Amino acid sequence: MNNDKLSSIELIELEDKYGAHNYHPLPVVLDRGEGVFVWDVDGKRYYDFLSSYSAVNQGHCHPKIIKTLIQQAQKLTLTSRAFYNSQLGRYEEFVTQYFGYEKVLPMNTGAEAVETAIKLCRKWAYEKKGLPENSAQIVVCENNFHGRTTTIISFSIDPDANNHYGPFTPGFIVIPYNDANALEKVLTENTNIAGFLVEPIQGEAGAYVPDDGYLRECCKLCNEHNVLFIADEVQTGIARTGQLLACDYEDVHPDILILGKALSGGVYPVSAVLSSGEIMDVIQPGQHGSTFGGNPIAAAVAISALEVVRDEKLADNAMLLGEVFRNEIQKLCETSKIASFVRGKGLLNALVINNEGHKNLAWDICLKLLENGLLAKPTHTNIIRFAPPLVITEKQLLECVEIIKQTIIGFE
Ligand code: IF1
Repeated sequence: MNNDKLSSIELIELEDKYGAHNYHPLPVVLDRGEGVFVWDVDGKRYYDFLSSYSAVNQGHCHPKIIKTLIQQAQKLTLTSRAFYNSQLGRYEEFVTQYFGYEKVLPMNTGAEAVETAIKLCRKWAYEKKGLPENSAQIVVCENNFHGRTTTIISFSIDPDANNHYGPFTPGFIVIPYNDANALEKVLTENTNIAGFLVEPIQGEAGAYVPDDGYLRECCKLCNEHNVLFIADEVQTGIARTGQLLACDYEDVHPDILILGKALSGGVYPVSAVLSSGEIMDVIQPGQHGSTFGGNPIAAAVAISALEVVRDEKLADNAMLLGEVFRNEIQKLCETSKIASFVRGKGLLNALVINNEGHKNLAWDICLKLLENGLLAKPTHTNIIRFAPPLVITEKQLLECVEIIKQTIIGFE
């Protein structure tokens, strides 16, 4: 079948007819991407303000990353971990030094890396901390999003995420987010806590930024109670929030760091779990793994993707343009009845919409933004996420601010 001959309506119908209905996409069929832009099948150009949920921080089809992908794909794609490969060791040295860790365990998706971190944490708790078998508890936060596997949704509080997927994995304690006292209480009242798993900024909750000092306080409490501080930076990491890691804002060095998405620039599924050697060494041969994890393409692509972040100073750009974006949108909010307020850090931002009397307003605004050449997606019915690729220029950003302003004004 030749894709080029199908209209966007036909392509949407194909997905509708043959695909599972586990998504509700905006009605646009994308065909090509370059930097901050994507084009639909009719050749219409859009600014991408989702960045594939912060996976394409380096911009779509970054030439350096694509070159590496093609070169490695022509040479060697997959060996499994039954043998060594010529890329993995290089990558492991590079990524550990880049983030300041001793060891890395390579996986593919974010959810797999979170699962890996949970297994690592539990094993550490039994073998190093000395918890009784099967007693280990991991503390997590309300409104968390860490992925879609059965164990991860076991501690989600979103009914969409876990309804009718039980029975669930036990061993998790849910506390409020942005509440260090709640963490202190749970750590004091329980003796069998192995770890605390947290997003430095809650993505799915709509770029919900905790108070200054929260992460530092949580990390300190974990240290005092010999509990592993585990940061899920799958979405916040790799320059998105204006620092290499969102934890860098508070000089927090997690015991276990989880990365994914932009680790490959959105070119290939690459995720990673980083820790000290002392923690990582509890996993021995045969005790964890993945067919594709650490494959030569993933390893080569990830090095290039991280080099782009460093060489193009994407964290600095995200920091600077994030300020510009929130200032401009805040001005809009001051005069608007439907744009309530903007929040976020770096280029991970969300606009909260006043949708009283018009429940689908955020969705309708996104449809209009689409028409006006900008792609963004609502979350929780009244929040619109704005997260462009970090290679965006100030001129482009201001053009986008204008599109957003005009679109919102059209609904007043
Ligand atoms: C979907 C949200 C974003 C994540 C954090 C782990 C993962 C994710 C902090 C799992 C994934 C995604 C997946 C995507 C929607 C999306 C999302 F709205 F659901 F929360 F980005 F904002 N930790 N986030 O954000 O990574 O296994 O998907 O590679 O459609 O489920 P994954």
